Formats: sequence, structure tokens, C-alpha cells
Amino acid sequence: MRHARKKMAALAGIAALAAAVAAVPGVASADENACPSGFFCLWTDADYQGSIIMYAVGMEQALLDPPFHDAATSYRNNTNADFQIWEHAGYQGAYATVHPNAHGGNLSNEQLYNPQNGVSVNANDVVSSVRTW
Ligand SMILES: [Ca+2]
Repeated sequence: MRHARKKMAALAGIAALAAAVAAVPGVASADENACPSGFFCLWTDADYQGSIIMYAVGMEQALLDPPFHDAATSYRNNTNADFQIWEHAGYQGAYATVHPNAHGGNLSNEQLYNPQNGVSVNANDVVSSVRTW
């Protein structure tokens, strides 16, 4: 366990330097506990399943890579910071702020909001960029 945690921290450090993220494509996650303390996580499927991508506080990604681009369906913020999920690349379009300790098993039940045109969009399978706020 101790070794695994060290490895995770090392991976996170490398990812932060590269302005990328720790992604584990193709690995099925059993539940929201797959998102470790200190990370904001997105899953491609409902109920914290499918592929998972993890962001440490301070990490951002202006354009999500496949299989995460336009695919996020569940999320967990296991950090003490706010994260924003955005409809378009480069933090554009509609967005939602995910507060510390918030989680949701199905983004189909949630909305992103664009304050510039007052339009809300369904949050499922549209997230294209992520940043810490
Ligand atoms: Ca999805």
C-alpha cells in the first residue's frame, strides 16, 4: 500500500509538470473510492465506472484526450479545492463548479451553465476541459 501511494504521488508530480493528467484508460473502476484523496476524478461511465482520469489540485487540461473527451458521465472531487468542468476546449462554453467532496454518479442528471448566453446544457458526455478554480 505504502509503495502504491508513493508511486501515485510520483505519477501526479510528473503529470503536473507536463500539464497533463494521470489517466488509466481501460481500467474499470468499481466505485467512487477509486478516486484517491487529493484528486478530482472523472469516469467515462455512470456510477463511477469505465475509464477514470485523475487531476491533482492545480492541474488543468484545456482539451481532454480520448477516451475522456466528451465522455465524462460521473465525477468525484476528493480534494479541498473547487474544480470546473467545461463544455468546450480551452474552458469555453457552459460549465459547472464542482465543490470539495462533491460527487455524482450520473451527469445526465446535471447541467452545465453558460452565463454568457444564459443557456444550460445537459452535462453528460460533453466535458472537454477541466481546471482547478
Ligand atoms: Ca459517458
